[in-house]
Amino acid sequence: MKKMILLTYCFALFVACGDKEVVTPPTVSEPTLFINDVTLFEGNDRNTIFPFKVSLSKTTDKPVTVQFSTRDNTAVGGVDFTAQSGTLTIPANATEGVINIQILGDTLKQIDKQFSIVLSNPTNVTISDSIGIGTIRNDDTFIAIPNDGYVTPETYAGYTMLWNDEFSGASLDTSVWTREVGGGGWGNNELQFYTNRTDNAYTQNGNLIIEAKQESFGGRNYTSARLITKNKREFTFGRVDIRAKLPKGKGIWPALWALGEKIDQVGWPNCGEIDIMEIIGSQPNKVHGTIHYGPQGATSSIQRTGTYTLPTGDFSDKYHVFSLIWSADNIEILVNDISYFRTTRTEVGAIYPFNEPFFMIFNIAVGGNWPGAPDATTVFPQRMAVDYIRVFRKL
Ligand SMILES: [Ca+2]
Ligand SMILES: [Ca+2]
Repeated sequence: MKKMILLTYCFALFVACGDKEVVTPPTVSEPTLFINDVTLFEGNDRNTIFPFKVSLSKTTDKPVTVQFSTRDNTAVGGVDFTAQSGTLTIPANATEGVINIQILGDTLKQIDKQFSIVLSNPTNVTISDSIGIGTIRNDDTFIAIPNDGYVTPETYAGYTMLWNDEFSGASLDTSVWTREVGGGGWGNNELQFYTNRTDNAYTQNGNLIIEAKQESFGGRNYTSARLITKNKREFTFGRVDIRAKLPKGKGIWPALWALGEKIDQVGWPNCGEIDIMEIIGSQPNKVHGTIHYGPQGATSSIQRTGTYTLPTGDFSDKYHVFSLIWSADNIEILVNDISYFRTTRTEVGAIYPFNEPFFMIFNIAVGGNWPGAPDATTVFPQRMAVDYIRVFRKL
């Protein structure tokens, strides 16, 4: 038995030695090549680059080339990063090269996602590690918005669509909307600075998102956005439906409203104002529909108003549809097709600016005379999501 084991051992040794003699090692002078992994935060735009370092074990007097291509994993090319393939060349006597992959950042909270770079077909080098893993780390808190809530039809008997924005584009449609820029309170002692930045107003998943943030900017402590359709989309009479999910919290003041286009000629309040939706965030279940008109001073108006309080929940829980039904000498404001404010020219009186063209304004104000300032209970950022605005004209 012992003899057998010894024989087997010798035989194995012989085979091993024989193998070693037969196999010619790969060109001993060739360096080996490996690729690093990259783990970085995603960023919120297209400015994040993942640099995959490709390194040689030693220098060589020949240029080294290797082909590479990206491979989807939980991160998908065209969605999370720009898919790429090509040839990397490391010049003679250099020891590394870099493959830069563009990350398609967004502001949506997602899991950390991975993709790979795969190396192949090397020349003048042997690959020792052919796969670099890219890990895109989440840097967002924004959660995709469930689409539940009230919905209105896309057509009405007796009406035709005059204009609409479903916010399904990759960015805000600037042929419809202008970002108004500035601070100063707009006569209400508001605390925000309205920026033209795409992180204060952007489209996402078929929604317009207006985002109010707590940050120092433009000499103020909050930023937000105020979008207007002035000189781009104006209308007189018809039906307006705006489907939106609203922000809340002390000091938060979202509004979906309209001003008379004559504001530059006659001033406010003479131009007229129709507030289809206003809430103050400390009472997030109570919507206000209001008209303002003149003549009054620069900071006050005559107003007529109605309110509607949701029986359960608040306007931040899910979508609601805020509507205006407007005809000559008549204004009616609704929420979820419930009419809660109606007025007529007879009630308003002789000075009646509401038979003229108006333009739309969407904004979130922070602070101001009506809501007061935010306090420790106010959570930032706050967002208003608008699924659509549809303006119908009567046939
Ligand atoms: Ca991000
Ligand atoms: Ca939409």
